This record gives sequence, C-alpha cells and structure tokens, in this order.
Amino acid sequence: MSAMPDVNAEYDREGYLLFHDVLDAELLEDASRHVEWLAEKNPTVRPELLGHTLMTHDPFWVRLISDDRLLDIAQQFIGPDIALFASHYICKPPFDGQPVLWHQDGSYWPLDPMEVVTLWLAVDDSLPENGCLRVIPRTQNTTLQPMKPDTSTPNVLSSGMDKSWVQEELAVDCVLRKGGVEVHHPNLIHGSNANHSPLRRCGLTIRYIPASTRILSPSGKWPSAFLLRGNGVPGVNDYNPWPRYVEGEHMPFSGCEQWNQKVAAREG
Ligand SMILES: O=C(O)CCC(=O)C(=O)O
Repeated sequence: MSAMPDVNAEYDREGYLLFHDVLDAELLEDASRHVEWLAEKNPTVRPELLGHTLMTHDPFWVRLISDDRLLDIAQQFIGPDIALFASHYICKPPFDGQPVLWHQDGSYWPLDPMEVVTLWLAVDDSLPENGCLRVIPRTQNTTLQPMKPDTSTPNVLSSGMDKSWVQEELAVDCVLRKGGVEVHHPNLIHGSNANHSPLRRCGLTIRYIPASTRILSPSGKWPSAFLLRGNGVPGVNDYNPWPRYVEGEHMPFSGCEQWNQKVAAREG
C-alpha cells in the first residue's frame, strides 16, 4: 500500500499498517551512514540501542524524522500538530542481532494521554531471515500490561510481557524493502527475532505525538521533544530548538548547507 488519504479504517481494525516506497534512496543512504557514524561515536552502546538521548544536538536526525513524507503519514493518525516524543535506531548487526521480546510500547512511556503513533522506518531491507518486525494483528485493544524484566536471553529491551498474553501463532512478519514504513498503535503486541543472517537489519522507530499529548519528564527537558509541524499547545511540553549543522561536529548530509537557513526560518 502507498500513502492514501484514508487509512484509518484498516489501522483501527488491524492495529498496524505498511507503507511501501516512502523515502528515496539518497535519504536512506544518509540514514545508513548516520547509524554507522553514531555507532562509531558511541562504541560502548550496542547498535540496537542508539536512542533518543543522542538526538538533541543531531541535525541529521531531526532532518530525517521531520521529513514531510513521514509527517504526512503521521498526520493521518494524529492530526496536524505533530511533535516528536522519541526515536531509536534498532540496528541488528549481521549474525549477532538481538531479539526484541513481545511487548506493548505504551507500557514503557511517560505520556498523558497515550495518544501516539509509531512509524518504523526500514533503513535496510527487513526480512524474516534478518529479524524483521513482527506484530500480532488486532491486539491494539489489549489494555497496557506491566512489562517484566527478562534477561534470560540477551535482548534489546531486557524485558517483555507475560507470555500468557501472546498468541505467537497469529504473528505476522512485517516484510519491508528499505524506505518502507510500518505504522503501529501503542497497545499493539509486537517484537522481533534475533538476526543470525549475514544481512544487517536496521530500523528507525519514530514516535510521533499530537501536540496535546504531554511528555511527563520530572527530571527536566525531554531530550527528544521537538515540535515538528503545526502549533504547540500552551503549557504542554518544553520543546528543544532544532539543532543547527556545524561542519566538523556533525555528520554531513544531503542538504546540510541549507539546513541552518531552514532552522532560522522556523525560528522566525
Ligand atoms: O525494531 C524492532 O525489531 C522492534 C521495534 C519495536 O519494538 C517498536 O517499534 O516498538
């Protein structure tokens, strides 16, 4: 399926959707270099865990998740005033990529209300053999369950949900070519297998919220709170400024020369 004006009926029924061919090869090439660049700068962090605390001052990351093609999809689910809550690369290296145990995202998140949509961007081809995202359709009406610590096998979240909630035989593989996007509801039960294949499997999770959703962040400004489209709601969320590009400090990317003008224009 490609982007269509009304996809809400299928999303409401299944709890997830796939969009193919959303981003172009040049931007994906930059995203692929970006994850390598981040991994090199953060050698002690596993590549499945390159997450939102790293993005506050990273212009390419904000450029990527503010792409109009992604925001146009998010807008169909959460309306025109769009902010970012979080984004993580889950990059499973060849032969050694960790699984993500079955879980519901909303159980982990400090959001009020839990109005949020995930776009999962395939940075690499994402296939059953390299540990693609797997969802259990129609579980989006399951109330949020507590996630339990689980390190019985090394896994990305070091936790997951009680198996009694998971009917694994109903799971569907979300097969995507690079540039495709899966969209899911915060209550949907999902996970992914380990990557034992010779192919890297990199995905970028992007959690978009309507500007009316409050990020509960008692310890100060949330590192990945950015207003991306439309207007904020007075008194709700303290957004970070869009980061400017500094040569030598940030990863160069296609359009980086014009990026600071775009940021300045937004600031008015
Ligand atoms: O990338 C994966 O394998 C899992 C992604 C995930 O759990 C999520 O999007 O919440």
